[in-house]
Amino acid sequence: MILLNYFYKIQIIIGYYCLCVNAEKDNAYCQCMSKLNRQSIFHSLEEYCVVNNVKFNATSVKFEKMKKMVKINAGTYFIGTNNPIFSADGEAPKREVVLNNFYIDKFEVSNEEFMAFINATGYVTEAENFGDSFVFEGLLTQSTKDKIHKAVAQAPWWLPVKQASWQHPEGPNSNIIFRMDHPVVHVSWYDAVAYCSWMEKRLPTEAEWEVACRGGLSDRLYPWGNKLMPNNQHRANIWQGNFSTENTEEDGYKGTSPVTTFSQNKYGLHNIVGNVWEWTADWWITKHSHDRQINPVSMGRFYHL
Ligand SMILES: [Ca+2]
Ligand SMILES: [Ca+2]
Repeated sequence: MILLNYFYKIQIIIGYYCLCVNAEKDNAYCQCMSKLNRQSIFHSLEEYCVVNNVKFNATSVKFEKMKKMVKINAGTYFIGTNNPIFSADGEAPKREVVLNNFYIDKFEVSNEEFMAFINATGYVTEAENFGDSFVFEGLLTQSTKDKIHKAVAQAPWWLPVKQASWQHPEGPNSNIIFRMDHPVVHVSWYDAVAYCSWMEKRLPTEAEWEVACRGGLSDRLYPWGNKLMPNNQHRANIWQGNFSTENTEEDGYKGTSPVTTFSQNKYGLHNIVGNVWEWTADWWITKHSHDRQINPVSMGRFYHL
C-alpha cells in the first residue's frame, strides 16, 4: 500500500507489534455487535455478548477482548495501487480481493497487554534469547552509541544494542515504567504469533490489514484522505525534520506515542500508520498478481488458528 510504505520511509521506526484479528467462524462472533453500535456496546458495562450461544457478561475475558476490536465486513475491496511511489516495495498493482468477515484490534498491542502475556506464560522473546536488538540511534545516549561499532548497511541509523528488549527498549539502562500504554517493541514475528495465540486470536493477513487500514476509502494516500495534515493537524506519529539527524517532534512525540493516540480512519483504528510497524501473518512479497483473489495469503508461513 503506497501510503504505508511512504510512512515506513520517514517514520521513526522502533520495533514491531501485532494487530490481532479474531476471524469469524460460522456464527461464532459477538452477536451483540450486530444489534447495537459499538459505542453502546463497548462503553456500557451492563452489556454482554453472545458467542456460540454462550453469554459472556461485561467482566468476562471474551468481552474484554472483543470490546477493543472492530468488525470489518466481508466484501470485495481493492488493495495496492497503480501509481506506486516506491515500486521496489511491491506497492503495485491495484488489485481486487474478496475477504470474509473479520475483527481487528483498534489499537497496537501495548506494553501492558504484552506484560500480561509474559506474566501468564513465562514466554521469553527472541530478542531476549538473542541478547540484542536494533534500536534507532536517535533514541540512544552517546555513551551507549560509543560502545557500538556496527550498523545496518542500508539503514545506518539502526544500531545493535546489547540486551535491548521489550522491557528495555533502548538497552539495559532503559525501561517501560512510564510507557505501559505505548506499543510493545522488539517483538519478532514468532513473538507476535505467540502473543496472538495466547489471546486466542491470530495475525491478520496483509490483505486484511490493508483493507482495515484503508478504512473504507479507496485511492487515498492516507487512512483519512489525501492530505497528510488536514486542517493543519497531525494525524500520525511520524518524523518531522531532516531524517535521520533532526527530529523536531512537531507531532508531540520523539519516540512512540500511547496506542490510544491518533484515531485515523472510519473504522476507529489508531496508529494504523505511524508509531510502530505492524506484523502480518503472511510473507512480504513484491510481485503481485493482477487477478482477483479470495482471502489471499502470500506463500510461506501463514499462521492458522
Ligand atoms: Ca513523531
Ligand atoms: Ca502503526
